[in-house]
Amino acid sequence: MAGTSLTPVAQAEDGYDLWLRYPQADAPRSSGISAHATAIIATGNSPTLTIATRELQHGIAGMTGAKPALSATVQQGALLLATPASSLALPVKTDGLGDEGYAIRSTMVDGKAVTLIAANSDIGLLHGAYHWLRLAQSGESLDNLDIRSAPKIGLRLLNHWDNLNGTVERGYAGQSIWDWWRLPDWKGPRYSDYARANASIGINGTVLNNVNAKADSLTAPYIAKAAALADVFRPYGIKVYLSVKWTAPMELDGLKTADPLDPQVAAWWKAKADEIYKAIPDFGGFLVKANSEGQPGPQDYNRTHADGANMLASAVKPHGGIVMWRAFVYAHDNPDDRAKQAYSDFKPLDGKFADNVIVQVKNGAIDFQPREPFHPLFGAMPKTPLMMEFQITKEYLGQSTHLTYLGPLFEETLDADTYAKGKGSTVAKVIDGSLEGHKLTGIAGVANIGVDRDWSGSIFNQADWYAFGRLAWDTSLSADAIAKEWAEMTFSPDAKVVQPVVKMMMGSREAAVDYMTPLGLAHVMDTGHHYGPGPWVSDLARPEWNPVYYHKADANGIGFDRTKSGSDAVGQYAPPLAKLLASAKTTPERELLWFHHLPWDYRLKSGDNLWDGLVRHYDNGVRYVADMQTTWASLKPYVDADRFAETEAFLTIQHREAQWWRDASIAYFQSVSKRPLPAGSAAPAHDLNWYKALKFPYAPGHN
Ligand code: GCW
Repeated sequence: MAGTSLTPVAQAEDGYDLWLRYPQADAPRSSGISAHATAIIATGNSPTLTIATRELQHGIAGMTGAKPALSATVQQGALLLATPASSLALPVKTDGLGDEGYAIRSTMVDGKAVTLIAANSDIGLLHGAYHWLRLAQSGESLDNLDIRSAPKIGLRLLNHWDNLNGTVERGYAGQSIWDWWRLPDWKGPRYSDYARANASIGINGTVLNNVNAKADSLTAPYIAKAAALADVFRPYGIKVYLSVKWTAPMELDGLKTADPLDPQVAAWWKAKADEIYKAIPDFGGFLVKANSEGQPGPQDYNRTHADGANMLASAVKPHGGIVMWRAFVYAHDNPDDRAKQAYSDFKPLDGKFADNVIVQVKNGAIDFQPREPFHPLFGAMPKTPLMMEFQITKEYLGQSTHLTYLGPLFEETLDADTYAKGKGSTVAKVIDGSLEGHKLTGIAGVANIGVDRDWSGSIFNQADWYAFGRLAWDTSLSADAIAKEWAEMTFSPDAKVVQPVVKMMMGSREAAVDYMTPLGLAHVMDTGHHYGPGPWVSDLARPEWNPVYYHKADANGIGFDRTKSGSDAVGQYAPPLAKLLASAKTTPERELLWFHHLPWDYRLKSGDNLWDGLVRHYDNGVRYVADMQTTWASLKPYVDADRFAETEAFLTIQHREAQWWRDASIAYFQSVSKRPLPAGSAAPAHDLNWYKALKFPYAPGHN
C-alpha cells in the first residue's frame, strides 16, 4: 500500500455487497458525513421506513465508524425523513414527485439545520435515502443539497428467465436465486438482499419466471411460492409478475382449447387471476411470449396478438393488473426478413389493445446483438404503449467473463431518434410516454442475476444491472456518469481508480462490437449457446437460424440488403430516417452491413476498402482488451486482492476469446473474399477448419 493515499483494504471482498459496500471513508469525508447525520429522524415506523433508517444507519456506520442514533425530535445536523402526513412543517413541496420520487434539501426544520428527505410515500423516502447514501459513498458534497427526482417511466422491471428446476436460460451467474423447492417456507436472506439492491437503483418490479414458461407456475403451490417472495419484496416497493404459458388452461385443467375468444378460456383466466390476487393483492400482472420460437399463442387459433392480450387484460383488470405482451416474434413459415416480422405483425394492431396492455419490444429487431439499430416498432405504434426490453445478461456480449459495459448500448438505443413526430422523437420519449401522452410506461431488463456470490457472474457485470436501474429511473443520465458513480461505490471514490476504470468500461462495448460484429454485422455467433464465433454455420433447418443468413458474405461482398432492392426493412422506419438509411453513404458506418450488401472494395470513411476496414475493426477490438489488461494491472495497489484477481483472470479469458473471435472471423471471411490481409494485420493462428471443429456442448445458459 505504500505510496498510495487510499486506506488499505481491511478484508477480502467477494462482491456480495454490490455497490452498497459503505467502506470506511478517509478522514475529511468521514467527518463530513457524520456532520450531516448527527441523528436520523423518521416520522413513521412502517416496514419501508424501517428499511430506510436501518440502511442509513448501516451505511453511515460503515463510512464513519459511528452509527447515528434514531431520534424522535429534530436536532441540528440530522437527517430527517418525512412525508406531508407528518406533523412537521416541511419547507419542501412534494407535488410532482409522484408515489416514488423524493426531494433532498439542506434546510431548516423546527429551527434546526437538517438534511430533509421528503416524499409522498415511504417508498419515495427509501429511494431518497439511497440517493443520499450514493452521494456519501461516491464522495460528493453533502452541503447545500437541493435535489428533486422522480422516475418518468412507471414500470421498471427485471425479467428473470429462471426455470422452475433452478436453471436460468441465458444465465451466466449460476443457478436461479429462487429456491422454488424450499419456498414458501424457507425465505433465505438472498431475497431481501436482492430487493434491497433493486430498491437502491429504483427497480420496482420483477417477473419471476422465464418467458419460455411452464404452466406449473400458475398452480396453487407455485402461486404460494410467488406470494412468499412478494411478501419479502413489498416493503422495498417491488411487485412481482409472472410469465404465463398460453396453453395453461389446457395443460392444467384439461380445457379443449386455448382460443382467446372461447368463453371458457376467458373464464379460466379470470378465475386464475382472482386466485393469484387473493394470494398477492398487489400482484403486477402477466408477461407473455406467444407465437414465438415454438411457444403457443392466439395465432394457433387464427386470433391476433391483440385478441390474446386483451383477453388476459380483462382477467387482471378488476385487480389493477397489466399485461406485458412481447413483440419478439418471428415465424418459421415466414420467408420475410426476420428483422421485419415483428413490425409486420404488430403495426396493424396499433389501437387494438386494451388500455392495460403494454407491448414489450426488444431494443433491436433481431435479438440483443452487440449492436442493433433501434427496433422500427418504436415510434410506429402511436396508439399503443410500448415498453423497452433490454438484455442485461450478456448472451451475445461475452457472457459471464467479458468486460463489456452495457451502459453505452442502453444509452445509444434510448437516445436514438425515431423521427416519428419529427426530429427529437427519441426512443426514450416513446417509452416514457411523453411522445404520445401514454400513462402506462415501462422498461424491462433481462436479469443477469444468479446464486454466484457476486450475483452477476463478475464484478463488472454488476455495473450492467446498476446501469439498467439508473437509466430506467432517469433515461437522461449518461452511461459515463453512471459508470463513474458505480466505480466510486464499487471500488473507491479516488480518481486514481475511478478514471481508469470508467475509461475501460466506456470503450468496452465498442471493443466487443469490433471483435465480434463490426460495421453492422449481426448474429454470427455459434449455434444454440451463442458462445464464440460461427459465421460459417449454414446447415440449420431454418434459414434465419444460420449466421450466413445475416451476413450474406460471398466473393463479391458482404452485408444484408435491407433497402428497397433487398428486404426493404428500411421502409419500416419513419421517412426522414428511411431516406438516410436507403443509401450506404448516409447510413452510420456502425450500422452499414445491417442495412447494405456492399462490395469488398467499397470505400469506407477512413479511406480503407471494406475488407481492410473490417479486418482493422477486429484488430482494434483485440487491442482494446489488451489495453484493458494493462490498465487493470496498474490498479493492483488500489483494489482488494480477490476482486482484483478475478477481474485479471477474466480479462485474460476475454483477451484469448477476442483473439479467437477475430481470427476465426477473418479465417472464414477471407475464405470467401479471397483477399490478402492489410499490412500490419497478422494471419489467424489456425486454419478455418480448426475453428470450425471447436464444439462447446456444455457452454452455460443454454437449455
Ligand atoms: O435471445 C433469445 C434467446 C432465447 C430467448 C429468446 C426470447 C427466452 O436466445 O433464449 O428465450 O431470445 O427473448 O424469447
